[in-house]
Amino acid sequence: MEVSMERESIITLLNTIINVSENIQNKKIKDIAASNIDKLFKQNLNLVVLGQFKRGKTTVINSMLGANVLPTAVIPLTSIITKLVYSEHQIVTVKFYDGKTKEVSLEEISDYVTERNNPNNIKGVDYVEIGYPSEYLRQGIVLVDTPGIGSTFAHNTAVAYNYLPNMDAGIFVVSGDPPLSEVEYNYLDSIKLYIEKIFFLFNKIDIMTEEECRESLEFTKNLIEKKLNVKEIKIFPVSARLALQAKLNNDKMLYIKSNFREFEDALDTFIKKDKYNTLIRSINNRAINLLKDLKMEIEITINAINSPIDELREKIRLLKEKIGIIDKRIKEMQVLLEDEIKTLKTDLENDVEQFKSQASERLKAGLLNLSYDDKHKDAILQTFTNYLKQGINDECSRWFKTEEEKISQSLSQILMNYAKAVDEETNNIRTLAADLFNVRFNKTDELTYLDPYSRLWYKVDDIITWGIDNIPMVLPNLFFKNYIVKQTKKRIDEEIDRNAGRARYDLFRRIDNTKNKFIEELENRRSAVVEGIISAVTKAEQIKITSESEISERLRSLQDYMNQLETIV
Ligand SMILES: Nc1nc2c(ncn2[C@@H]2O[C@H](COP(=O)(O)OP(=O)(O)O)[C@@H](O)[C@H]2O)c(=O)[nH]1
Ligand SMILES: [Mg+2]
Repeated sequence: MEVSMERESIITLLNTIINVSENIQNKKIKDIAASNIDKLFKQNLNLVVLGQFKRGKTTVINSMLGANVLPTAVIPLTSIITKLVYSEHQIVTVKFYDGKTKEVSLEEISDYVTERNNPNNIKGVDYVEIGYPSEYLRQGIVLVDTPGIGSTFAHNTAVAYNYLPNMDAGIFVVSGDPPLSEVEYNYLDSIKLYIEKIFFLFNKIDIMTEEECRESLEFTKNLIEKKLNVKEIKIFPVSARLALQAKLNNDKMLYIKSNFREFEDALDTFIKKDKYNTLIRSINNRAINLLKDLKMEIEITINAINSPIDELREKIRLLKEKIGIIDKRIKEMQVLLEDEIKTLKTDLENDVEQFKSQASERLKAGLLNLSYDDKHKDAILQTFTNYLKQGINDECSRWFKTEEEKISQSLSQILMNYAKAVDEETNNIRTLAADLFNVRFNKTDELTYLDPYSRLWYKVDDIITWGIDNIPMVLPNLFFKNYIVKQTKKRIDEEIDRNAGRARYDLFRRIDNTKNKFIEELENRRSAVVEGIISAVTKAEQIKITSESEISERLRSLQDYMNQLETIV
């Protein structure tokens, strides 16, 4: 596959850079190259498979991999997910909340993920990770098998909110037999915000006649469109079972019959456009720039060794002086950056306050439109509780998503501008050194790019509230109703306040983390160039006062490194 090819060649390039930079003792470049390899390996594309149990989620994963990796028909009623990642050999690891891990066999998985063997997750399992030698996973894709959607609201929400923010693409599996359930229908609420990256699969078409399939698909599609409030959704009718069989037996006709191609192609296109590719491109660009810097450093050393000592010393003096001036300018830019971050935080603060008052107002106004059977206290209570839960959930998640997007965009704008300015100054240093030592240097701009994986993510684990407590059920109906209204209003304020406060705290923290990491990365990039150049010339100065034979030995090995670098691209 295209992506994985590119990944391989970038890794080869970075490994050569690591070798040569180690030889010429440029630790900074070596570290940057190593950390980029690390990035390539660590940062994955999360493909999350969602849906009610028995719809065929696990089968879909196996079909995508073209192998019977995961045991199907295991019903993990606990909320434990299974992640499939690339590994040279098959290895199954159970990861526990306390950080411990345990290697198990594939057959033992059910000891950890099923309600029967691990009731209420008493074993404290965080998730199960399966390493598997598949080409598909090798390109950095992680397939996440989620447990079947449970039957309680709390469970749904937990599953939805814990995984959805980390998802790069989602595959929602439904089928016609039995038709879309109420649980699935309600679950659609949770994925509403992510609809642009969710693929809908209508599975098990092999057990229906064409007629049944058309009807059932139409029915399901209409329901989904209604719930998501969209005109037209794309839903792929497939048979995961046939697709798997087809792949296992290399049966082209059967694969066509499974109807899996259209889905896999669409997914592939989506992935290729994804930020993951942008990451690959930016790492590629970084690697090429590191390569240029290394070459320049070697050439400078060679030229420096070949120039008269007095001239060399004068050039070194000049170089250090100019670098000093540029360093100062960068410090000034950093002060400006901190100012902009402060402004961003003030904006966020204002948005939080505005959200709090508007959301509270909206939710309280909505209380007037509630209809319920006002003779039964239980029914009244239930109606208000549901309204509160749903309302808080909707308001908060909608706002978080927009706000996060907004903050994230402003932050990347600010950081990009800063990066551009710093990179320009770094280029000035390169050009200066190239001129002084008569070396060719053609610059390529850095494809600076804000790591999407350090992007602001929200964590909303207990956004929902647990209703209205301590209700005096003995009150006469009218008083009871007034009491409930008053209590609900109070709870609305409390819950909005609590959730907004958490979001604010979280976003602040992540703004700082992202900023600090970004500055550090830029600083490393810059100092790799500066230190490389300085050490190139000072080493040349030292070599010049040794013997002829040492000088020519040194020149020979430098030429050798140069050749190594020249052959890779
Ligand atoms: N006929 C048919 N059965 C399927 C298909 N996909 C899955 N199944 C069966 O449905 C059952 C549940 O599948 P599984 O993948 O474990 O579902 P999960 O609980 O959603 O992960 C298993 O017995 C599968 O063999 C399909 O495309 N056609
Ligand atoms: Mg399953």
